[in-house]
Amino acid sequence: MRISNSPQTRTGVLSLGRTYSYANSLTWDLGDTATGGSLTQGARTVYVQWQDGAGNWSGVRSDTIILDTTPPVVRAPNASLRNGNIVASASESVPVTVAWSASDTNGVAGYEARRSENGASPIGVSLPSPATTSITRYHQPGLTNWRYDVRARDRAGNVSGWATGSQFSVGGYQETAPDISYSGYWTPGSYSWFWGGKVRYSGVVGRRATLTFQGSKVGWVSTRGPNRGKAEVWLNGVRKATVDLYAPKLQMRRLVYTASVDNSVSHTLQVRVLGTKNAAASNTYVDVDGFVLLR
Ligand SMILES: [Ca+2]
Ligand SMILES: [Ca+2]
Repeated sequence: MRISNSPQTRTGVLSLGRTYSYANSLTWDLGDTATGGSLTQGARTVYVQWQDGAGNWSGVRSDTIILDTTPPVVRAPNASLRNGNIVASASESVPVTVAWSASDTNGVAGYEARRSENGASPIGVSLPSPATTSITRYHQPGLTNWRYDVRARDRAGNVSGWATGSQFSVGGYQETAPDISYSGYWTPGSYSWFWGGKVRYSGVVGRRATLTFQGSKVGWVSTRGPNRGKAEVWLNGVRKATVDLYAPKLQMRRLVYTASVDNSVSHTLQVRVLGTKNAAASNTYVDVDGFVLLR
């Protein structure tokens, strides 16, 4: 039998091919230049013909395969706060969503993630499935710096280098923190399922709670429920959102508003009680359970 990377024949025989004893399979080099090969990426064709005992050559048959020796291009993982995530009650820790992506001409087969604490050697982070492109992990507020790295593998098994995310730490402000100023009276509320066991709430139009902070991401922690009303959220004096806190069933410790900001300067995030509500809601209450931050 004779194999070639080139379809070229002379008198019916693959002229650039190599001759082998008959076999059902053998290892073949697409990059062998003597047989017309190269490392050109993409769809590649291999040509084969067979010889009988009398020396007659068969016609040429071929098959194609994708040659891919180029690893995926992976983008660094990005840590953020996501609306709807729930702050943990007991440890007071904060849900941080880390997301990433990669591209490859022939498709990405999967990812590996690892995490470093205060610059120490990274340890592996298990992913729910190889194709996972975001995870949510709980991190305690404090001085610890976290960093996530990701690498990607393509369908041919080529693995990219590690793409390194930015370091971040997590901040948490309970409703009594000195970084929050209130206008008008906000009623203290106490219940074990609140974040840290307590909130401040008001249903009166014009009542405001203002957090002054510096970081890259900020989130407002509040309560949704049958008797919760509507509030506006203002960032640096600009109205960003109207949040309707009504829900048919009580939802504690929710991130109900999140934003990304420039971490090189100080910002204000202000909650303004509107005194209005969803038609289905029984009251206009708005809770400040706290605020969270990525620095
Ligand atoms: Ca590839
Ligand atoms: Ca609280």
